[in-house]
Amino acid sequence: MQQADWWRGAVLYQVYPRSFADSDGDGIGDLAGLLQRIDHIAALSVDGIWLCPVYASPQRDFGYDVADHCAIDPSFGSLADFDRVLEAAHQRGLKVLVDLVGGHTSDQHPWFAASRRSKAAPTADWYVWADPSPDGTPPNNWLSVFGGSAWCWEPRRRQYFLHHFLPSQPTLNLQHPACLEALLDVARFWLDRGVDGFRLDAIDFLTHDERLRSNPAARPAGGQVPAKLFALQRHDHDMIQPASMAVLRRIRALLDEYPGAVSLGEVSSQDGAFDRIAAYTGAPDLLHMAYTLRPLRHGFDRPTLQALLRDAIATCARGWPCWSFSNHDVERAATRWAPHRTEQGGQADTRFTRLLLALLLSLPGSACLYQGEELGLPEAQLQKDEIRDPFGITYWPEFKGRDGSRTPMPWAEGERFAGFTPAWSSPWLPVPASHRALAVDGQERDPDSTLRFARRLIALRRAEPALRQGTAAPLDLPEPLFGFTREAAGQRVTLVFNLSGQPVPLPAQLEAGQAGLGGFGASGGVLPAYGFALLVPAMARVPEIA
Ligand code: ISL
Repeated sequence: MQQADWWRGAVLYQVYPRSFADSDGDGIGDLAGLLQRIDHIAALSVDGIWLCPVYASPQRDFGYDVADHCAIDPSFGSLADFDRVLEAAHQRGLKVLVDLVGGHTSDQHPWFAASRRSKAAPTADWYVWADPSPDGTPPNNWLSVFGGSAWCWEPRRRQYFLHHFLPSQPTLNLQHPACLEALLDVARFWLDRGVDGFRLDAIDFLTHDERLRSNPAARPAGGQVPAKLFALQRHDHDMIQPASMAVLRRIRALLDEYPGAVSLGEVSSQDGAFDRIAAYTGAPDLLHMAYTLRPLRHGFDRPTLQALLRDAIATCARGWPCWSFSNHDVERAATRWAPHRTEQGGQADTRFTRLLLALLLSLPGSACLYQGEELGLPEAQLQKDEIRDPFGITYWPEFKGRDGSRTPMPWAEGERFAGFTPAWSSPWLPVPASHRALAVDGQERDPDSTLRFARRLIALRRAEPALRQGTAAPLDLPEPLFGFTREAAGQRVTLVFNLSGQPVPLPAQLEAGQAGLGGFGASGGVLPAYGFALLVPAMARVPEIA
């Protein structure tokens, strides 16, 4: 494989640093903690790390509100700590992608502090300012993803500023040339420091209709539509605008100055998400890859998976998708998709969580594995007074926010706070009891653990070109089976998933001439409940996987 192409089919391990490992006992994960635990990531044999924001920030949105793009927040450490992490990662053959939050800053950023003070400031137009409507109300009906109007009044300018997320996250005006240059300088700063690319935050929100036209009225959804719910509105003018392509082209042109550096865009869940992935990644002067959390809007049944596979194949033909089933913004897939999920969020069924891992790691494209997914962690169920996510605080109890997927990594079953933080302080979010039993140390000891399963599977994907970069084709299988093939250089791999809680015989045509590979497979021609088989022609060389 060409070095420049390392990202095609790569697996990235997503680190949410606040919850990964705390070295200094303040209850908040940090870069030194990440350094101490980096061998856990290396042992997964992933290709790289996507590190969520560690920049100086008032932490209203836990780092996605950047106050200084080129400094590390003291709660995470220092630039020297960052360099140590980068060096340790590179020594272990791991690439490092950092978050580039290009659409907005914190209101504490000096650019915004100056911009809001005066219309004469050098950065006056680096944010999106608009005069009020004649009656004094906001200039249009745009809504914030996190609730309420997307406009906030600034008395000093007697104008509103736009914020797609929190009011303390003012939207940057990337159509202003100097503002875009400043963002590119930030990107250059990190590339010069040695990072291998960026995860680009919320790229559907990078630009907006310059005339600031209101969105059309919300779809009537069988009665009254809650006027403030972003998810139920149409978004013709506030997001997904063609002008964003020019911004992305500039970012790509910069990346191309650094051999091997890549971009991973985050695409919103709005309708057409896969078409947008194709559009954002479908040309060599645009992004390398992009992911969307859209699939999580659906259930986990056979027709949905068949549609997902069709989307995957179609998107691969036009661009390059990356798969993310769990991350810091959504309920963990082990719970969200769990069969027989209950009001309490369902129990994590080891067999089912492994099936999810197998699917994530075998769909065509690249993949993001979110910290704890390799352990099969379920969503943490938190009480109202434990919630820290402003999004959850606004919408509780209909939506409990994102903290259930952001609780600390459980490292050691028997230790206080499961070894996430030295014992004298409590972590910023609790460690759920259900996670303790799934802690890393216990899974290290168990040769049959989910962690060991994940390692074997990732190692196999690395070794097997058909799995990493091969084409995909659906398989016509009887219910409740679902499957597809992957093929590269004449080598075909067959993947079969049993979506039911009962053992199912493998169809005869699959068994003939095939063998389970690397410890995965059906025994005696039967696929166990939620089982997964990975089959190769019997003549093929079967690599030894530890
Ligand atoms: O689909 C969406 C809106 O239509 C959302 O998923 C949206 O794309 C997402 O909320 C953007 O998330 C990213 O930016 C946020 C931050 O809070 C998230 O943590 C980050 O992943 C604002 O920076």
